[in-house]
Amino acid sequence: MSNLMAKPVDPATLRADFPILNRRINGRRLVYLDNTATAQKPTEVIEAESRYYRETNANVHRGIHTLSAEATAAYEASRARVARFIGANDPRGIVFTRGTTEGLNLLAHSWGLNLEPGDEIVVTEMEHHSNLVPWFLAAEQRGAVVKHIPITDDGRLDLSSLASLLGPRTKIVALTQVSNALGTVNPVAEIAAAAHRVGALVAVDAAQSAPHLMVDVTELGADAVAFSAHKMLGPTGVGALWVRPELLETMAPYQGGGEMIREVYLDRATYAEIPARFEAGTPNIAGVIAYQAAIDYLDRLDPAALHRHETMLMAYALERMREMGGFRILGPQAAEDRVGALTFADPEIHPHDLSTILDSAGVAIRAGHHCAQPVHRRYGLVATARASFYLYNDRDDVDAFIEALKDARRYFA
Ligand code: 7TS
Repeated sequence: MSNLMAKPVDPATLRADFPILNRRINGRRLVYLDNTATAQKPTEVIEAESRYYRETNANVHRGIHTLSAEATAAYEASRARVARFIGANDPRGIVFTRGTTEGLNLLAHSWGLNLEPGDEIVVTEMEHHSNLVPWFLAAEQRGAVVKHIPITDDGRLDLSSLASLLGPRTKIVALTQVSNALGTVNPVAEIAAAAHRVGALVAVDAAQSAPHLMVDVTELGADAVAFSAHKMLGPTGVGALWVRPELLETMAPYQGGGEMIREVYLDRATYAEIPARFEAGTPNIAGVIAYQAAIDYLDRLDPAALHRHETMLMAYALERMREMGGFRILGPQAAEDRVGALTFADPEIHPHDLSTILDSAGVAIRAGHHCAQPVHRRYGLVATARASFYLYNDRDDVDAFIEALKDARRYFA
């Protein structure tokens, strides 16, 4: 999405927009490298959320009074903004959710009602649990079968298996665009084209791509795309599920309750049009409205400069870790082939110990299986450490991370 007002990414100026980066942790400057788990919020987003509560708070889609009309207008403006951000021309395809997890559950549950015994769902070996377990649940309920595209030693999808995996019984291919554990960027459009040739739908987990890449649902060839606001500078508890409107229209409600109905009798109900049919109850209104501020912020940046900046950080971190030697780095080995996450294992130090020592130096990384146990099993590991970068990180952050890794090795030597 080109933006005439785009400004180059200069972390020195960007950092000032994120108040939390002024915090000191254990007496040290905060070095926040857990962006794959959640991103920090710029002042504009924090202000948008609190401004809503100070000035506009009212429930949406129901009141005639001024506040309710204003809240509804802002909430619906956010829907249009999210649609535009992902290149969807019809905002009716956007369902607000609690996040990627809820979006994928909604899809698997509601669209999954179409599955018949013996139908096949294809996932990949690098999915986050939230793009696996909802499909297992749907498969168990409908007697369907879940198959997977395996991954190679260097953390890419092994597409040599694709032709044999896809067939007349394949009903949906559900895959992540960017792996939260490997940093791999998957060739979604190519896989989507193959899936469509056998008549299958394509669902994309964009939790890790929406923050970093310009996701365009048309370019991806996706039928459904799920993502979370909190990973892209927005508030927690908000996400979006985009479904091609013609497909969404055929889907049964996910949850029943207020606002998703047309008429209710004592023994039955008829349902609202999309997307209201999928938004039962009072939504996270403040969060949805603040999400728009996050997208506005992201959209002001030059995407090419953002990408260069993040690739520079990844390349620098990889280079300095290789200088230290001995780390096992998961996923594609070239910085250009990965986005966001740098997942690694030290042969001697448990990731939890590593994370604890780094925290004492003010450096926040994640340790564990990152909700991707199959990936870890594939590489014979139970847990790894993961540093992940975003737009406000800089080379000083990488230096602090490397120094803390050296401290950890000295400590355990
Ligand atoms: N899909 C992917 C690829 C993810 O990385 C995550 C969250 C989710 C789905 C779920 O998103 P949510 O907003 O509904 O929770 N990933 C991580 C992570 O890597 N560490 O903490 C959360």
